[in-house]
Amino acid sequence: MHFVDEAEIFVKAGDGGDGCVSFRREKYVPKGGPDGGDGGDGGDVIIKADANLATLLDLVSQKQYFAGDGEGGKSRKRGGADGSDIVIKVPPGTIIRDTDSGLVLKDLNAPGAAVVVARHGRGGKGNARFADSVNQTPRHCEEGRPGRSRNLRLELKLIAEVGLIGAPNAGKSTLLSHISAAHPRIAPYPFTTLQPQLGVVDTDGFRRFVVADLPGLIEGAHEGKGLGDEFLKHIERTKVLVHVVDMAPADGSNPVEVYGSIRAELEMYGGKPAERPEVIAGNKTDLPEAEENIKKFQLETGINPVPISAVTGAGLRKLVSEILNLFQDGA
Ligand SMILES: Nc1nc2c(ncn2[C@@H]2O[C@H](COP(=O)(O)OP(=O)(O)O)[C@@H](O)[C@H]2O)c(=O)[nH]1
Ligand SMILES: [Mg+2]
Repeated sequence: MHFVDEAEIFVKAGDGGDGCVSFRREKYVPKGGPDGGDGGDGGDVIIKADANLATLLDLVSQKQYFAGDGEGGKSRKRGGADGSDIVIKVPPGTIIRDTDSGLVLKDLNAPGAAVVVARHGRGGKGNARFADSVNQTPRHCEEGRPGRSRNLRLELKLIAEVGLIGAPNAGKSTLLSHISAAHPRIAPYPFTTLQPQLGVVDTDGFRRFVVADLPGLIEGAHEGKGLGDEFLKHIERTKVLVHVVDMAPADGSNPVEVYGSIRAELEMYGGKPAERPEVIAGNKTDLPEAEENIKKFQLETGINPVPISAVTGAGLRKLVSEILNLFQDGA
């Protein structure tokens, strides 16, 4: 599967229903009055930001959206039913552009924000509306107006809600590729050679989130080396950190010390990231030394790491559910 943070769609609002031409037929009334009802209005096409979405993937499988048409008016002044609106859900942060004019229609930056991207056609008036003292038997009505149609281009600036941190070789990249359903294309960061790697985690369709592997945070980032402002913004926006700790380090280093030094770097970097809730992933449990190290880690830090193996996939479900729990706690 290929990740998409851009999507092109076609939308069409509902046409208005035509007005009706009809005359009342009543016993003993030689000429009934006009009683054609109005056509119903078409439905709007609405795009709404939904906090449960993190990507534009759904819009790749469906590219055309039609709101309902209004029904025609009927006799006895009955109006046609209105067509139903259609609501397209996108993640917050989606920018909507008219493809043909290139103009930005809306930046849906807040959850719940919505915009009508194609306005409905009005229903036409029935002949009952055209009766007056001069013309008591109008034989004309209005046609419904067409709903607006449009080509739209949606762009999503990805917001990584989860940041992966940890020492080099802890297993961040391996973990990211194992839990990601897709790897988004990312814009180049001009002032750095370090690229955050992004992955989209699909949690049984319940909630998607974007994870960013944040290499180099510990390699002098707080001194302004290497990382551009854009990248730093990525880190600032994360809601949860996953701190990957190698529990079977090949160089014999002490996982507790390594963990502490990464935390110290994070504190030095300052600001919000250090305050983010953190899940500790005790990685490489497929190696024999890990068990002992995890016990030691628990004893010395009082923290219970989630034991995982980024290579075999063991413990990754548990890790993802811990992350989801932190979101539910309001992170
Ligand atoms: N045995 C084992 N090796 C792992 C595991 N996770 C990562 N590695 C290995 O550790 C090395 C560093 O992994 P990588 O994902 O590149 O670490 P990063 O620097 O944190 O991105 C690679 O050789 C991986 O194959 C694991 O769960 N078990
Ligand atoms: Mg890596």
